[in-house]
Amino acid sequence: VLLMITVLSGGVGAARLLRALSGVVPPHELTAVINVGDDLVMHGLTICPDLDTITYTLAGINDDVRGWGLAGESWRVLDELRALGGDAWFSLGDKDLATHLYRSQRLARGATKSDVTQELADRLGVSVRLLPVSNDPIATQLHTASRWLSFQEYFVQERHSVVVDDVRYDGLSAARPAPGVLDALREASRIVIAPSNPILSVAPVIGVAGVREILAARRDDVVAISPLIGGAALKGPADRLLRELGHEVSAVGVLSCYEGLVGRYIIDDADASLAESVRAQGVHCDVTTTIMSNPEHAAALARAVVA
Ligand code: FO1
Repeated sequence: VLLMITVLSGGVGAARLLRALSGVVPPHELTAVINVGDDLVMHGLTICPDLDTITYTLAGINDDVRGWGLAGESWRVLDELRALGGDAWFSLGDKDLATHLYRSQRLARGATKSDVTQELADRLGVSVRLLPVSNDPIATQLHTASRWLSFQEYFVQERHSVVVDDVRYDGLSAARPAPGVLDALREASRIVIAPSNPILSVAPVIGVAGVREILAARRDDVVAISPLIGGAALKGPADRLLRELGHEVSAVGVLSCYEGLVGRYIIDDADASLAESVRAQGVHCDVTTTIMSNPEHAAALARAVVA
């Protein structure tokens, strides 16, 4: 029997979950619907960090310590660019640049992000179906002090260490779902919300026309995994952002971002004391190790997701 699992995905946390899931179910039964709100144009190149992080991770060629980019990377082009006085705050590796050159050229010739994602996945031997949530531009923007920053200005240039008082998603309300996205959600036997940042990664996926409605209608088949462990993000600014934007900084606070959309919630052992409060909201709650730092733990989490 085909299981068909569709995973709403950000970057690193989603990539690790998808890798673990592809060890417990056949990869061709998995579809990732991937955030594009982090995408940027730099040096004239279109860069899609979440699509690339997931593609590289599933192809087994990612840098697992850094989380993003390719293993065995070199930085000769970036060093030269810096020496020329060019913008070098966003680290593009020599090998990674080939992806951005390839994508940008294909887009310039009329291909869509969906097309390019499929081509790269095919060439790198990835059989999980990878779908950008939309081929229309979506740009997550964060307001800090007195100005709006693009996602990567906030995340990389400011090292996500500035106080944020507002977030907006340019283009989201007009963005149409990419081909296959709504069908992948309607036809899946299970929909998974990856342990990704609810505000920066998942919100701009759920906000694409039609996605929220399907989750709400299929809520009993939707399982979310908390990205917080003992109230803290493993990596990245999820905990800070929740606080700064007025949410409770806990697995329960994350769940409140998905109100009415989730039937089952998986939280970490460190948050076991929150299980009753999750259940009180009418949501099933499983408590397990959610840290995917070693293959055994990742596989156990993947089994809990498909159970
Ligand atoms: N993250 C960084 O912290 N610093 C970087 O210089 C950087 C470069 C980079 C280049 C390509 C790519 O696909 C990702 C890159 N990332 C970098 C990661 C990325 O910006 C963020 O981790 C994600 O967007 C968050 O989901």
